[in-house]
Amino acid sequence: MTTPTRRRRIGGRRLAALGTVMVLTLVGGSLAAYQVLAPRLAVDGAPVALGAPQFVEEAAAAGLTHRYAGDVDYIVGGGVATFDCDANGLADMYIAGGAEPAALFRNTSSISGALRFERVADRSTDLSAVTGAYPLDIDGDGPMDLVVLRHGEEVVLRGLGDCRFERAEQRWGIRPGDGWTVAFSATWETADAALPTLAFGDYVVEDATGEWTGCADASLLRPAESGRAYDATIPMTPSYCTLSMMFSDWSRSGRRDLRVSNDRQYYRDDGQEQLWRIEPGQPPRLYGPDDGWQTLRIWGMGIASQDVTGDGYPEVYLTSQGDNKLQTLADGPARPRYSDIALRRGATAHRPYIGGDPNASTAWHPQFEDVNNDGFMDLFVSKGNVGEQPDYAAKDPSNLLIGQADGTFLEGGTDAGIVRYERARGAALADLNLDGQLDLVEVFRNQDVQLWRNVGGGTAEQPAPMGHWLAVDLDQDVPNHDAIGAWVAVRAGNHQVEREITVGGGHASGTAAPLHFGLGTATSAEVRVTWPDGEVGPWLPAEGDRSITVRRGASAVEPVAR
Ligand SMILES: [Ca+2]
Ligand SMILES: [Ca+2]
Ligand SMILES: [Ca+2]
Ligand SMILES: [Ca+2]
Repeated sequence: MTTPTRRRRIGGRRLAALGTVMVLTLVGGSLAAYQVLAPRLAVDGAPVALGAPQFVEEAAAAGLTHRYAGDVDYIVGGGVATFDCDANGLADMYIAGGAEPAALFRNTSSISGALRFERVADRSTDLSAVTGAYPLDIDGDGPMDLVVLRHGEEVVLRGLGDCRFERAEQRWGIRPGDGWTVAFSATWETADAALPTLAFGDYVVEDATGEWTGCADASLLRPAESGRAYDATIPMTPSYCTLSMMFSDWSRSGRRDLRVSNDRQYYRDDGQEQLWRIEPGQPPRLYGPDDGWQTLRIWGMGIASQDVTGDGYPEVYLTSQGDNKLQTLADGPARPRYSDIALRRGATAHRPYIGGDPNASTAWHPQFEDVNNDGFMDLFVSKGNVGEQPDYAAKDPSNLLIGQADGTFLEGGTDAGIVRYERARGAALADLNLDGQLDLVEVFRNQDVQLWRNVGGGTAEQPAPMGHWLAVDLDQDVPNHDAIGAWVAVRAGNHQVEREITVGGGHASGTAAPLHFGLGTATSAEVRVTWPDGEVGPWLPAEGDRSITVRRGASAVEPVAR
């Protein structure tokens, strides 16, 4: 590691300590939240990174009683889909159950209050063998639809509104595979495509006795000529036991390629991480050495993507066993050659940070979000032993890596109060009570789901915001009315964050919610959307601490009524 990097990291630690002092001050007297936090601007006017927010666990109190259960058939998976199924603005949840039925929960929290959920029992959603789920409005009719991944046939549910669903495989001409599916992603390949292109990733192949014999092919489903249904499934050969997939415009070319993270690669000699070039009208093509792609073999479990270096191109975080990867483009957007900056950025998260277990970690669901609203992107990584693997940590708490002003990350899991030693799997960070602070739901293998309310610098009784924020929803003409594939930039002063709207990644868990941006001390910001077809909208002013909708072509943002 170079000396300048070390110096920057020390600076980061000092700033984090400053944030911690402020949080402690707040706990003692939270009424003066903004007054205490107001002097957060450094002398030169740049925003300053804060410490971890406080999370209060309230799954049982909230009525969110559920677990992902099962034997070796459910060692992977355990996902949660977070999305609004009754159009009241509050994000509801569909949680995998493994050997037990999956469960849909309606969010009945009061705005800015304690979290509350009600189980919605329904034959269409109480499915067995569910490993995970991703929300997506496939038919563009408004209600979110749900792609349900299973150890067995996938199920595609069409949303009917009011958190009701119907089976839709036949309606949309989807012939589900019957493999062990844990990975999913979707994109609209062209602006006029009537349906999104879907990608499913399968894990190991089992023989009749249940013995694992190799890796199953992933599949690509494209809309048929008619536009109303899907064509025959395209097998993606070779596949290497996929656990996560994500369409992302890594080169900002307007084309979304498919990143694939693979676990049991030793089943094939040429096993490795993958990136498929997905050109409209062309068969999927694997990037190889001639394209600059370099072989990487990890125990791939999950994918997250975010431009953390600020050059406009997304970095890719890949979870694994041992050190996790933070990949950045080595030669710019010309070719997909990546170098790993996880060590330099303090994001390897390779062993437990508390609990004393010296063994290496097992990481699953990564998600970039700004949990303390200071304007610097943070990174959550769920952790937990596969089962009883003795070479890996048994006590392996999930990470909450807090983003620093210099681009590095510092562990904040202990400060945040989210340390648990059970085996975590899927998760979601989303604002479940619409107070502008991102809450956390975490699914565990054979343990109860945990639900944490983010109370910022305050307490359960008296939450205290740590910074201002903005939640951004997009709207354009159907079919892709949520503008999947768009990039949203938010700037306040000289500080800018840009995020891509994606469907996929994580570990078996997908969230459809407004994009969240922390603003730090800024009370307003400007928003600019690069729409999925590449058209760049104007910078539009927006007041902070609210949810807004940016409609394509509009000359002003619209506040979302609550
Ligand atoms: Ca709702
Ligand atoms: Ca729909
Ligand atoms: Ca942050
Ligand atoms: Ca919240």
